Amino acid sequence: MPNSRRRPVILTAVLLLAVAVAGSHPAGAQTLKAVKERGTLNCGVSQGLLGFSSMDDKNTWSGFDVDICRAVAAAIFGDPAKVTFVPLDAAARFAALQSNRVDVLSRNSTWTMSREGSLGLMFTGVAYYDGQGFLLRRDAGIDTALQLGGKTVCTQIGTTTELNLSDYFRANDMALKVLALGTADETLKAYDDRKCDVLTSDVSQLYAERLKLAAPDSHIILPEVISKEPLGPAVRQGDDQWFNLVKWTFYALINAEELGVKSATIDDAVKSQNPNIRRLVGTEGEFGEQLGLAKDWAARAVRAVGNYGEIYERNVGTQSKLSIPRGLNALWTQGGIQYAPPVR
Ligand SMILES: N[C@@H](CCC(=O)N[C@@H](CS)C(=O)NCC(=O)O)C(=O)O
Repeated sequence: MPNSRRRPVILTAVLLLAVAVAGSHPAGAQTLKAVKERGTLNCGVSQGLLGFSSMDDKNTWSGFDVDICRAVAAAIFGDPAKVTFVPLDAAARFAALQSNRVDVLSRNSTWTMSREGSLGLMFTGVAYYDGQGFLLRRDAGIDTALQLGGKTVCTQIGTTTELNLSDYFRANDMALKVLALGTADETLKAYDDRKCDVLTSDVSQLYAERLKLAAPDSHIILPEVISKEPLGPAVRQGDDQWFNLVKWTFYALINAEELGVKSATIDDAVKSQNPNIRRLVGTEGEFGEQLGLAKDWAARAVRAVGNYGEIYERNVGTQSKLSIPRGLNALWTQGGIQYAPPVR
């Protein structure tokens, strides 16, 4: 047999051998092992975005993105404190994931095709459905984005925001001047110093940044939402076990809300006869084991940070200073589009 004809046979044999050696361990299952050995989850967050990830004067991190990582840590270790937060600016975040500096990136990052296609990472779900908007001074007398032609707009380098901005102005035949800066603080300062007329970013971030201004009420967010910004946690490609673990921990939080399981009622949930609740909290089935975790992985996560709704309301919703309505982020049963596949 000529050499070229034998190659597929040899390849198949090598592949079969690889599968046999790997046994039941999923391909590339390195991350969970490394995290367990290290004793802490390295989680990439933003440098300080109220409601999403910010550090208080006692060096304690809190926020929506922070709680996703705490949920993962609780699922793994039974302890939401076993997280090391790594603040990252927009331009540095994906390299931090690629270079193993963080195990998961939970940093208001938009799931786009090019990020998965060219950066070697994968998004595990949509934690927050967002869209890009515009913030400007109330006394500018502008009430629609279509009046923004000729204005200078501040934005942050390394974000999806830059392309959406130029697309929107081009599509509406409006002149645009862009001032792109490196960090959120620099961007907000430029706006505050009137170096630009308008600040653009994901609407949730506009709510957060507005609270840092001296008179938040003097600034409005225009009604137009010019893009889809599905924000979610991202992991490296090539470790399916880890991808599943982060993905299902997040879905467990949504399923918990749907099933009415809360942090304060988790002990009742453990006694529940409802089969869906039993599977979620681990009194039935082997779902934790399938992720390389204990049976009660999801119960640990919910006990630590609450279900999705609790996380939302505490950090960015009605119980927070941001007070962002649930909108698209309400459950599918309540007029929103948050929907998790079942634990079954
Ligand atoms: N979702 C967009 C924008 C994300 C983003 O980085 N937005 C800025 C605008 S405020 C931000 O969060 N900065 C916080 C920081 O750099 O720490 C993306 O993934 O590119």
